[in-house]
Amino acid sequence: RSKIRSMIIVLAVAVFATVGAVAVVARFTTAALAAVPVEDEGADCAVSVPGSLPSSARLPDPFRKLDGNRITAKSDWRCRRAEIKELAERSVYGQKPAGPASVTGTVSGTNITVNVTDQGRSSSFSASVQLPTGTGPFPAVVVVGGFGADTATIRAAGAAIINYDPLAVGREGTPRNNKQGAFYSIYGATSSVGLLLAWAWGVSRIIDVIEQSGGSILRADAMGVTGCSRYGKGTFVIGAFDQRIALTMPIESGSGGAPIFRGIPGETGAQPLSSAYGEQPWLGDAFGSFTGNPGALPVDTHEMVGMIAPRGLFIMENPHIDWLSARSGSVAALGGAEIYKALGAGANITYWSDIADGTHCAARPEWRTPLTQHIQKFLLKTGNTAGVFRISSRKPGNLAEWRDWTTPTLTDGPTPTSGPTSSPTAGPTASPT
Ligand code: MCU
Repeated sequence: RSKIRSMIIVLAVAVFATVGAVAVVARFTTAALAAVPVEDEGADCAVSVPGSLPSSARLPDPFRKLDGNRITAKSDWRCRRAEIKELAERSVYGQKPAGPASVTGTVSGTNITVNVTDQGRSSSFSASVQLPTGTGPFPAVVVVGGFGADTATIRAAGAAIINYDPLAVGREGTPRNNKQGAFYSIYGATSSVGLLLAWAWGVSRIIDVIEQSGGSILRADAMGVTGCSRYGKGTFVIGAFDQRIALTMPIESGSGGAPIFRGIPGETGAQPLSSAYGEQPWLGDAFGSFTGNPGALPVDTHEMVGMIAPRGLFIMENPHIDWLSARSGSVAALGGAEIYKALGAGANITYWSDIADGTHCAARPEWRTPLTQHIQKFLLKTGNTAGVFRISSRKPGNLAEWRDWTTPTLTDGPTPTSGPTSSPTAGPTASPT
């Protein structure tokens, strides 16, 4: 009998141990999953868009949900962001397709290849890679379009460069009803998706390949993106639509990029919305009905800034060229910074238009140090420099003129910000747990 009793005890202990072990494994798995960034954290949020949305000359309240209530907790931002994403897709950029059926490819120290299959169609593209000196795996900055980015400073800071040719994914110079490139080979030449979102899709597929590569050369969890002018517009959208990107750095993006749409018509010399819509199919076809009336847009770009929050964002603008609409750009950054602040991440956004030289997409001494600091903080995780607003007195935006909402104090714990929480001089943190 006592033998049976001890057997039962042994069995019970074994069962408890197994259950315990499973629970521990499950806890670690959940923690690990939560720590690994995904392209779209709010993909499971139920978003229901009402039939009609209010028009407003001022910037929409980023904290007011589609059901009319304002969010109250930081954790509410995940699904509020999903609403903003949906509205931005419907009215501005076109729909970003969810992860394709298959993505394969290769990563080497000189090249990345990408093969995508979705909806029964396939396409491929590639990007060249330049490693920094030192031993990898390295963080990487996607340079969109090959000009205007200070690649020497990026590499000197310790990040690799991925030279991304967006035109292979979404070509310029085509009419809206015959769009071309790797995105449109799959989703169709008559897709209503604009080039900027197609370019964003291409970068997401590059990150898919880097993730699959196992991270021995490049680190998928330490990705940045930058580009100037039309590729600054692209950079802004690329960063907004993929939450795996730790650092977004649009340069002189102008109309259709970071600047608030509502500000363009009243900003002297700014590229008109009809021109940003018509020059190239950068924006989605749906934007055509808003070019004469941006007040009817259910979103504006301060909320796309909010889609990037709390991740690193360094907006560079040129106030010497009216066409680039830097005043509207500063309002987007100031408005978006209210979202960063509400999330407890006010130090993760920088806006800088205080520059001496007005040449479009020039290499600028003023941006060198902040560029290095941003790479250290968000990609290498060796720095913790606070973001700054350096708004040129040539094009000062005034957020107060553009909003009739206040910034809420959101409940919940602090949003984890990038960079070490200890001293700014601390060495690299351990790999994410
Ligand atoms: C600022 O980006 C554009 C601008 O929107 C266009 O109107 C102009 O033609 O080209 C700029 C650009 O991409 O310059 C390199």
